[in-house]
Amino acid sequence: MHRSLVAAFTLSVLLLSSAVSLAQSPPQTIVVIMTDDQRYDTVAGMCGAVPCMPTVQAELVAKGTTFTHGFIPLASCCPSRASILTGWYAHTHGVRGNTHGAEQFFGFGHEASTIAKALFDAGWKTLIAGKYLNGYDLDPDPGTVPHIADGWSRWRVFEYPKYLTWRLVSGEWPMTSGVVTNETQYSTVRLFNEAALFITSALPTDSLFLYVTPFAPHASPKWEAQDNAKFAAFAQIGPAFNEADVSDKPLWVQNEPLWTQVEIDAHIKFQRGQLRTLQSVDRGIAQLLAVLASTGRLDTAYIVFIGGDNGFHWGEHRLKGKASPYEEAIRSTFVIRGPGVQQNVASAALVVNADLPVTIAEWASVPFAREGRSLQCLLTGGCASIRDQVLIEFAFGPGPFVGVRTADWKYIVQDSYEHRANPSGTEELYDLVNDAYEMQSQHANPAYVAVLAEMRARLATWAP
Ligand SMILES: [Ca+2]
Ligand SMILES: [Ca+2]
Repeated sequence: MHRSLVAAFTLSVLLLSSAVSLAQSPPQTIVVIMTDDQRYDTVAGMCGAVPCMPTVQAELVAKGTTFTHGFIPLASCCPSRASILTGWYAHTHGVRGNTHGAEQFFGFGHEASTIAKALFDAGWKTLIAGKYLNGYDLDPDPGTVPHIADGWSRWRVFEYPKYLTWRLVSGEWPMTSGVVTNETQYSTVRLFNEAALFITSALPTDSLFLYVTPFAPHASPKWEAQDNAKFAAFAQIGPAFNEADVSDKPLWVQNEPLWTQVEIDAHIKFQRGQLRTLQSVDRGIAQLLAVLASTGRLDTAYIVFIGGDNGFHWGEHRLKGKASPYEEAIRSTFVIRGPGVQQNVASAALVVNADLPVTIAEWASVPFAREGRSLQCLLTGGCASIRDQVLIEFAFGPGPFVGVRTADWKYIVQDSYEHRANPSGTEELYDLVNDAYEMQSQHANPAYVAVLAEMRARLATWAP
């Protein structure tokens, strides 16, 4: 046989055997839905007289595992989203703020290192529908079309996240720059429609990864008319709201004025609006579950709900927004449903955003050695914890601050991650068992000197 014919024959045998092996491995489906600035206490359970998110409650919480203690070590949009895409902590991936975040992520070369890229390289079809990274809203050169990140089969990304009138950047691999369209459909509905279409238009043999990231319930909330009457009596004023004595806290908290009644009234309307925006997300999840069922994918699909990319203060310690080391900012609730995942289980294990892509990689059997740890043994009941402390870090705004949180204690110091072994700023120490709302820092209390020493040492030696 001629040498080139031998080569062609060998190649065709190789192609045939690889096609056979692909056909023999059942296609997988992984759906990640992540909200923007959602509080951890508005995911599972009740918001007033009704479930905060009824479909999440009935279809994910009741049929999956809920991580009540998910943490966002750097509680801000872009650093968190970069961790969820790469499995690295913010001090490692280097995107420590929101300004120019997308440009930094690209500049550091991280687009080649995302979980989407790892799956894409393994033959998966991948979709992003929604918010990518902060800074993607800034067109550096007006008149040019926006860049599309590597690793995505289909790209449906906000040019700037909004609810009502917005711009969408669309593209299909191997496009490297997108097409911009002006949109007027309520953005959450449009994004979930894109996700549903991605599933229904796929081949039955395709393995699918969907990353759906609506704007809800980010400020300023706008919701669908059908939700106008919902949560009309909701008002959450927690024990730490308008904390009267903040002398135990650093200067930037002491400088926050008490809220006036006018501000409180406006804020309660804001809370109700946030919950209403989440109802569209909840219906979108129901839509995807139905499409997964009708395409025969539901029983083998992993569904991950991250509520949200960071937390949000509702007036606790006089604060609104994120950018704090307190529970409302750094906590998120993660809910996971899928094959082998324990159902109707709530886990208080300490887990972080960087764990999620590592877990996804394990499900898909793709290599992804990162700082996050797989949640798989927690999901199957094979273990009760994967770490005994989580990092807290911040690099802009009121910060920098850095700290460590265990199941029972939180230690914070106003200094940078790099100085954690020898920090010089104001300290805080909270006894989370007896003071869950962080009303009194015990850093200056002689009764806590041993705990303070232990927590300082934990921070100084912290490693992922
Ligand atoms: Ca956010
Ligand atoms: Ca206090």
